[in-house]
Amino acid sequence: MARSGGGVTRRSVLAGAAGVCAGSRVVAARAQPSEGHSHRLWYRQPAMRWEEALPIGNGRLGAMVFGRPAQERLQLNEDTLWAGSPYNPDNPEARMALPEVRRLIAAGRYKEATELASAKVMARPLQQMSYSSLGDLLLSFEGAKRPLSYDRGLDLETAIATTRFRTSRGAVLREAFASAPDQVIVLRLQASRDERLSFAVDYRGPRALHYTPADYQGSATDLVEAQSVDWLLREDTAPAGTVMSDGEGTLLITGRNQGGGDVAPGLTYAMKVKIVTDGRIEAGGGPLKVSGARNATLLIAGATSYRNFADAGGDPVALVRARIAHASVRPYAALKRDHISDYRALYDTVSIDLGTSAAAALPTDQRIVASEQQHDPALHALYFQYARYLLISSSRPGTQPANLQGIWCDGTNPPWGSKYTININTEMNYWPADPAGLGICIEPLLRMVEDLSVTGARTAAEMYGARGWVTHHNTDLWRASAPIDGPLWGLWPSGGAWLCNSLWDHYDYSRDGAYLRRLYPLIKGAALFFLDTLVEDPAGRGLITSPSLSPENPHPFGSSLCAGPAMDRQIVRDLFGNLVRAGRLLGQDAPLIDQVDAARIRIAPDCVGQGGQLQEWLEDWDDQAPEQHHRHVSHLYAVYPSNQINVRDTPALIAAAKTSLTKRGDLATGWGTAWRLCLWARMAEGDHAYSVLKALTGPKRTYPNMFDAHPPFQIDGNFGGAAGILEMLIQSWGGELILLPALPTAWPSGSLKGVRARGGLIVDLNWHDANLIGLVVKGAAGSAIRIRSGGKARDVTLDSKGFYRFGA
Ligand code: FUC
Repeated sequence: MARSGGGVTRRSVLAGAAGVCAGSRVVAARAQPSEGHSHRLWYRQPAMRWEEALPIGNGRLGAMVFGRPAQERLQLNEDTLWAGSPYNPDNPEARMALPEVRRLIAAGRYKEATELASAKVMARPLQQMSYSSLGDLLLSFEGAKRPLSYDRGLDLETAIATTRFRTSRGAVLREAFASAPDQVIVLRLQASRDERLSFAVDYRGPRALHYTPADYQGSATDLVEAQSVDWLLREDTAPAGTVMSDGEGTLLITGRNQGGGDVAPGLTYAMKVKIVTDGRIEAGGGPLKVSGARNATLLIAGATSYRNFADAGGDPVALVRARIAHASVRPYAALKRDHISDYRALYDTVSIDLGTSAAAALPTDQRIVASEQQHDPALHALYFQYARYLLISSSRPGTQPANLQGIWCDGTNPPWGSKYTININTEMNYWPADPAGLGICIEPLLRMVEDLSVTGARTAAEMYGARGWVTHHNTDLWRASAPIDGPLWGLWPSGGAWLCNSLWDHYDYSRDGAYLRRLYPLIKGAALFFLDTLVEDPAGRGLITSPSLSPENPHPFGSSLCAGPAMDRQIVRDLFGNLVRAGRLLGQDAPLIDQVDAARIRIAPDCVGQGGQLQEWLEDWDDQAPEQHHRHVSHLYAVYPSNQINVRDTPALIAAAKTSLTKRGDLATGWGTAWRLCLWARMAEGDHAYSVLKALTGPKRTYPNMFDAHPPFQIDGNFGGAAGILEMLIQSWGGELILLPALPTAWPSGSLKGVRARGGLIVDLNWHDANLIGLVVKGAAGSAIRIRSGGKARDVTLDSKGFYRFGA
C-alpha cells in the first residue's frame, strides 16, 4: 500500500481516542498522499563517510550503521561515556573580582573588564569535559564481491536500518536496531539461497579525530583496517580456540575513559557482544570468527560506571553481562517485535502530509541535492519526522539529554566536546518535543536541570555570593556550571534560566500538576539568583544583568562583555513571570512571589534603535557591531521561543525585530538557519520561512544522512527545523490556538494529526487550497479556547468529551 506523509495510513491520537475523524470530511479531503518513501531514508550505495551512515538509538545506546557489504561498521555510543570524573570547576576568586568587573563595564572600560574576568572569574579548568565514541564494531566478510544490486535505508516507522544486496549466490539482508525494552543493539544478518556468511567480528577503540569548524570537510573516518589503541583492555570470555557447538560466542571489551585538562579519568566502560548463529563460531584471542552461517544475530550491550554527576562507581561489566544474558534467551522475532511496539507508541502519535512531487521517488542523498532546484514538500515532511525519530532515539526517560550530536559522536574529541551548549543549542534540541507529541522525551532535560540546581547553587554561592543557582553557557556530564572557555563566550549567567523557561513550556503544553510541583523549586532557585544579582542600570532604565553578554556576539568596543543585553532581560522577564504563575497556581511563597512580580516589571524594557532595529544591547550599538551577520539572534528570543514580542500585541516591536532579522541575513549555521526559520514563521511570514527552510534542508546545511550541518554535524538544526515546520502550520501563545499562521504558497494542501498546543490541547487539522477545511481539538472537557485562523479569532467551548470539531 502506498504510504502517505502519515495522514492516510495511520489513525491519529484523536481518531484513536474518539473516532471523530473516521468517515468525516477531514478524511475525505486529505491532501494527495506521497508515494513510496515518506517514512524512509534510502540510498543506492554504502556509507563511505560518517555523515552518510544511518543513526539508530534507544536514547542511551546508539550506533551509526555504514551498510558496507565487505566490512560492516557500527560506530557505537553510550550516552554516559564522557571524559573526566566528578569535579568542581568553581573559581572562588570570582567573588572578589566580580564587583570590579561590573564597575569597569559600567565605566565603559570593556577591555579591562574582560582582562580581569579572564584572570579571576573563569572556571578552573577553563574547559569542560568531552563526550566520546564507544568505538567501532567491525564485521569483515570473507570472499565478499561487488554486489549485483544494493540498497540500504532507515525506516522511521520501525526504527530499523536495513542493508540488502544480491550476490551471484543469493541475497543478504542486514537489519539493525537499538532496543529500548531490551537495552541492546541488535544486528541481524541473513543469507538466502546458496549464500552463506563467513565473517570476523573485531572491535576498534575510539580514536582522536581532529575537527576544525572552519575547514571541516567530513570526518576522516573511512578506515578499512581495524586498529586498537593503547588504553583499550580487551579480553575474550569465550574459551580460546574452541568452536562452541551450541552456536554461542561473546566478546567482552572493557576500557577507561580519558581525562580532560587537569581532571583525571574516572569512568570505566564495558561492551559485550554475543553472536547467536546457525554457523560455526571460533573464539580465540583475536576477533570472533563465524563461518558458513545462514543467520547470525549480534547482540551488543554497552555501559559505563556513571551513576550520577557525583558518582562514577558503577559496575559496567555486571550491567552488560546482565543485559546480554536477558536478551540472548529471547528469539530475534521477539526482540524485534518489542522494539517496534515500544518505538511506535511514541512515533505514531503524530503525522504530517504536505503533499508530494516527483522528487520524492529519488534516493535521499539525491533528493537533498535536488531540493535546491525542485519542489519537494514530502522532503520537508520527512525532515520533520526524522527529527522526531532522532529525539525518540536520543532522549528517553532515564537517559542523558540529547547533546550537541544527540548521542551520535565519532572519536574522542568531537566539535565543542559534543557537550550541552545552553546559550541556544540544548534548548533548541527540545523545541519540537512538546508540539510534535514527544513531551515525554523532555524528562532527561528536567533531571539535568535538577542536577544543575545542585552544582549551580555552589557556583552561585562561591562565585557570586548569591542565593539560588546559576549556570553559564555550557555544561557537561558532570553538570559543571562555572563560566568556561573565556569571558567572551562563557561569562553569561542566563543558561539555567533559559532551561527553566523551556521546562515551563512543557508544563504549559501538558498542564501536568505533578510536573509543575517538581519544576517549581528549580524555577524558584533560578529566580533567587537573579533577585540577588540584578543591578540598577546607571541611566535609570531599570534592572539589568552585569557582567553578561549577548551570546557570543562582539559589540563595537572590543569585547562582548556588557551590562543588560536584551536577551538576558527577556529571559529573566519570562523566568520571573513563570515563577509568579507557578507560585500562584501552587499557592506557595506569597511574599516572594510578590517581590518577584515587582522586580519583573522593573526589568529594563526592549528598545528600538536608530536603524529601526530591535536593540541587541541596552545601548544602540547594533549597526556598529563587527559581525553584522552573526549566527546568534539572541535579542529575538522575545519573538521565538518566547512570545513577549508578537504580531498581535506589539506590532512596532515586531517591525523592529523584522528589521534586525533582515539585516542578519537568512543563511547561518544549521541551528542559526533553523532559528531564523522559527522566527519568520512566528512573525507570520510563510513564504520567507519556506525559503529559509529550503536553505536548511538543502545540501549546504543537510548531510546525506539528513543530519544537520552546522557544519560540522550538530543535531540542533534538525530539531529547530522540525519546530519551524510546525510553527508555520500551528502556533499557540497569548491564550490562542493559531492555525496556518505562516502557510507558504508551496504547501497549498496538507494535514497534521496529533500535534500539541499550549493549554493541554491535541490538534488535527487539514487544509486545501490554503483554506482550513477540517479541525479537531481535544482538551479538558468544557474548557474555553480561543482559535485564530485567517486573521479572525473565535471563542469556542470544548464539549463534554473534550472535543471541538470543525468541518468534521
Ligand atoms: C555556540 C555556537 C556555535 C556552536 C557551539 C556548539 O557556541 O555559537 O555555533 O553551535 O555553540
